[in-house]
Amino acid sequence: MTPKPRAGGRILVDQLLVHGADCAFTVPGESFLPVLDAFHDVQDKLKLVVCRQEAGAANMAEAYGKLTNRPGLCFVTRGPGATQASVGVHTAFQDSTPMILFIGDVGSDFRGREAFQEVDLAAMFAPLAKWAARIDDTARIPEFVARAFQVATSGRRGPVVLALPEDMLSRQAAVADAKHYTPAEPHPGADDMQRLHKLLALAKSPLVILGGTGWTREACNDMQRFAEANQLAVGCAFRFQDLFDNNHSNYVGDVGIGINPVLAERVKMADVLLVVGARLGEITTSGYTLLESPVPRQKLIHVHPGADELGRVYQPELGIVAAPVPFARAAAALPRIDIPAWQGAAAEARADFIAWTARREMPGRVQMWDVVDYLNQHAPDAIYCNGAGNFATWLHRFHRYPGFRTQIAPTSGAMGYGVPAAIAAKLVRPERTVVCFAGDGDFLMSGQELATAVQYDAPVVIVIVNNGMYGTIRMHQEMHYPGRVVGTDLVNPHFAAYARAFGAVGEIVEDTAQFGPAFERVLASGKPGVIEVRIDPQAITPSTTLDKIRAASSGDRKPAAAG
Ligand SMILES: Cc1ncc(C[n+]2csc(CCOP(=O)(O)OP(=O)(O)O)c2C)c(N)n1
Ligand SMILES: [Mg+2]
Repeated sequence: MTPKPRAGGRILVDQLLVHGADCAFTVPGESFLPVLDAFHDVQDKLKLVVCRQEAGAANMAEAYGKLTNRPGLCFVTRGPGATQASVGVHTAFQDSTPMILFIGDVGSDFRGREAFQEVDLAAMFAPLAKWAARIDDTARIPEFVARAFQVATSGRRGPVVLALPEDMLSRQAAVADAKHYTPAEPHPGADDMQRLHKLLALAKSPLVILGGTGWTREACNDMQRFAEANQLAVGCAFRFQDLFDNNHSNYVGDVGIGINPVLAERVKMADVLLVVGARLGEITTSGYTLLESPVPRQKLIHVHPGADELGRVYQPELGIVAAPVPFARAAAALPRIDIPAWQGAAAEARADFIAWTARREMPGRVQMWDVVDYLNQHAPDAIYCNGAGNFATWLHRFHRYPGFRTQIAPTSGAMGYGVPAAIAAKLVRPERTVVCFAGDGDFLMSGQELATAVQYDAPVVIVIVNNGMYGTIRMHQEMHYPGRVVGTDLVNPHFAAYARAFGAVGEIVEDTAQFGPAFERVLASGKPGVIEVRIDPQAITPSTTLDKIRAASSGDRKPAAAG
């Protein structure tokens, strides 16, 4: 049967439904009106979330990808929209998150004239996306969209960018729909698993590190069974702390920024390092110091769904191209190693973790350890989101993530991520409590999305850790240019009043004891809420103060970057 002619915009939206989409994030543009018009007819199946800035929309789509393992969808306009959305694409790339950014593009009749808002989108996104392309032929929309879903979810996951010329979207074509995509998940071979077992059986001080994307709760449970059966110590890579229950006796800490020095030593001294899903990037390796490149001292067993990641920096003893789910299943089915040489080591490493995360006193009336402990007690299963800044350290170090999908955070270190991520989390999982940690600097990069939270009734709790500065950068200034503070002070709005102006709830906390009641009031309100926690600016990390850093600094002024 010949298919009925449809406009490009309609064909596109029909493909999204074919591939199981239920939600898309956007800031509209006149460049993709035919797509918007097609959304009009499918509002009961596909929720269109209208945001206030494209970075917010793209970050929400990215967080949706992290939360669901399905591509987060985002629609923005050319030039100004695409440039603002690019931060979300960058995060999806660094974090290996499935996402598709659709961009309304200049009509093909004007292309190349530097028409209004024209940018060569495929060129612009080439280094940012896994695949960036333009659809020129209306009849090929089903092919391109199917490939976009396929590419975003296969191998090392990541973002895809598709440019949609205006005239291509309004033209009609009689073309059939694609069928639902099927992600390709590489499985480990039986001989891979045998070699792994052999290497492990000969080990004296092995350590496991989990990270990356493509995990499921079942895969996490499988890894837990594998770790229990073999008495293995397990750490989690930077901002993938929710892949192993932090309350479990085999969990020994996060291998990220501000790593426990004792754990760093364990990673360095391990004789077999089993890394599952993590890329072994700069932050996870403490600036490429925990392992030597290209030949690590440890016998590295690197398991990753992207073949290109194996041997990229570190030559593995055994590289296994496998996605987390089939790998974890195979690992859980391996025969246990009887009376391993490393008996007791996991308990020792666990004791180090407990000591590292014990209560710390900081200057000032607000004690952040107590704030995080309150949340550990009263909202243990909440989804915790954050952007970038020193404030995140309190959460990363002291919060016990209880397991799969309780952390949504950017390994790309992008400020402004937490608020949109939290909104996406609440929209996808309305039954869960969602808490965002933000810095005063970080929050105002996406604070306007509070309007989106109010509009779509997404009652998230945003905790702003306010120290009146871009604290991370100030810390580095004190380390390298002591006493020469420049460009890092912030004069902030009254955050509670700001929140109220949006129709959200606003609270101020100036003393630890005020936090719990403020948190409960926000939850009870049923509205999005902001809790501004005013901390002593001296309390720059859980371990030190600005004054101490300045006093200890040798003033080794970093040479100014050339250019
Ligand atoms: C989008 C973006 N811009 C700039 C930076 C560089 N940067 C990293 S942390 C930071 C300061 C964060 O300040 P704030 O949110 O107040 O957190 P604090 O460090 O004070 O706790 C900056 C500017 C970044 N990581 N991301
Ligand atoms: Mg700050």
